[in-house]
Formats: sequence, C-alpha cells, structure tokens
Amino acid sequence: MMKKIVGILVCMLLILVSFSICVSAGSEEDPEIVDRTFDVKLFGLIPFLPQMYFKNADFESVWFYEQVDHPDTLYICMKLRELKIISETYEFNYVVDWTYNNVNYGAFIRLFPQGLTSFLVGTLDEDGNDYVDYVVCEGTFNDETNIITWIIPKSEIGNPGKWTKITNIFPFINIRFPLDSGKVKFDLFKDLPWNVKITKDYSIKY
Ligand SMILES: [Ca+2]
Ligand SMILES: [Ca+2]
Repeated sequence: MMKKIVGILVCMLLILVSFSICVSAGSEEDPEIVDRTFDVKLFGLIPFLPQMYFKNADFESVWFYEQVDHPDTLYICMKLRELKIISETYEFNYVVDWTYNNVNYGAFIRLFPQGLTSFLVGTLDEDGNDYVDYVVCEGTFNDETNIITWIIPKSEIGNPGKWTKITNIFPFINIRFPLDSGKVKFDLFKDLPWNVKITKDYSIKY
C-alpha cells in the first residue's frame, strides 16, 4: 500500500515538473525581463513627471521564445506601455542586448519622424557598446498589442544550441533628436533595465 502511495506521489510530482517546464517557456505571461513602468528618466538618471508623453519609451517586459516548426529562429519581444508608429520630433531607439557564448549581441529598431528603420540584429564589441556588424532581420511593430518582435535567424547570433543559455538580457530605450535635426546629439530620455523587477536567462529549446 505504502509503495502504491509513493508511486502515485512520484507520478504527480513528475506531472507537476513537466507542466512547470511547459509554462516556464519564454512568453508574455512568463517573460525573462519585467521592468517597472512610469520610469523613463531624463538622461537615464533623473525621474520626472509627467510620464504620459513617454508611454512609447517605457518598456514593461521582454521575452524570448521559439517555435518547434521554426527551430532555426529565435523570437524576441519587447512590450511597451503604449507603442506608437509615429514620432513628430524625436528619434526612438528600441534595443535588446544579450550575451551568448561570451559574445555580445543586440537587436534594435529605430523610429524617426520619417518612419521606422528595418529590424536589425548584430554582434557587439567586447564592451557591448558598438556594433561590429549587423544585418536586417524580419520583425513586427504592432501598435495594437504594443509589442515589438524581432524574428532572428539563429545563424546570425552564434547558432545557440539546444539547452544552452542566453544570458545578460539587457533591454533599453533611448530618445534623442535625430542626427540631421541640428539639435543636441546625446540621449535625452531613457528607460534602462537597472530597476527591473525580474531578470532571468533564457534556455534555448530547439
Ligand atoms: Ca519601464
Ligand atoms: Ca526601467
């Protein structure tokens, strides 16, 4: 009888573990990064009000995911408080950086008064500051779901293997005047990830 009860308990435990593995996949419900909201700062340092004008520079969460029928692709999503496809004055720079196998990578897209750039992904230098090279990838910029999605061929980001980890996930957004505006050329407002509530690595599944 005792053996039977232990057997049932072990089975229940295994079911629970497999279920938790299923729901622990990167998703909007279980993102790798959860940031605070209303935290866009002047120069990335100085809190200010009102934040209502910077909803589209305030990220809420970031998650990575894969699809079994597209095992050679990594999807990266950034959810904003409110995404807008139009900018009247500023340049918005949406970025997610990460590390794989001791190499720094970044995915980014920029919104100018003239419109959106392509979705871009590339390799960063050792300091993680400048792109050594980058390529155009696919993506979506959805102002209904407020989610930006980069659709990235794994071949462009070091071919991360199954069960290996994407680490140091570092999303940020900065706002500045466009270079051709003739105005100041530094970042004016930023949402940085130093104050995130949750930060996790992402395990490659396929
Ligand atoms: Ca934020
Ligand atoms: Ca933040």
